[in-house]
Amino acid sequence: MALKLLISVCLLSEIYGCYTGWVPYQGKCYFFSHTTASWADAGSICAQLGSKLAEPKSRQEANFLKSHSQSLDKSFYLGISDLVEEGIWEYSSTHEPITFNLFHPGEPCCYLRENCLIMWEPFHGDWGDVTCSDPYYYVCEVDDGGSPSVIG
Ligand SMILES: [Ca+2]
Repeated sequence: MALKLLISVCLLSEIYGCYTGWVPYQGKCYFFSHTTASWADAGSICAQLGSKLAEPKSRQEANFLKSHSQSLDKSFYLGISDLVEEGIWEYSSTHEPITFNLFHPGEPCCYLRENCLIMWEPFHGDWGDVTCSDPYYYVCEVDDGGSPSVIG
């Protein structure tokens, strides 16, 4: 699956600082996956694409991702979890705690059973937590201009 992604990215040309198939927004490029993976595997696939699971740093950015996820009618993992310390939701790449959230009322739930953050389609893209080993779609991000480095 990862290889298939790499090959498809290799064949794409770069437009406006983002590869085709990557969505530009305010200095970043986002890839909304077409396949599903566990949260950990999703992070690995993003890394193989020279990117990381998306880490929205503002409510505006989070709302953009939510809106785009809604247009695709799917649930997407983000790079936020409370895996390190239960109840402390942090960005995966920096371990900084989030300063805002789009959690749906009643979320997050389930304590140690659900530790990975998702834009949940049944909640219209609001955030919820799910079991990290369950496969879902995911969003990768890379800084605009730092195009994904791919093999091939
Ligand atoms: Ca938890």
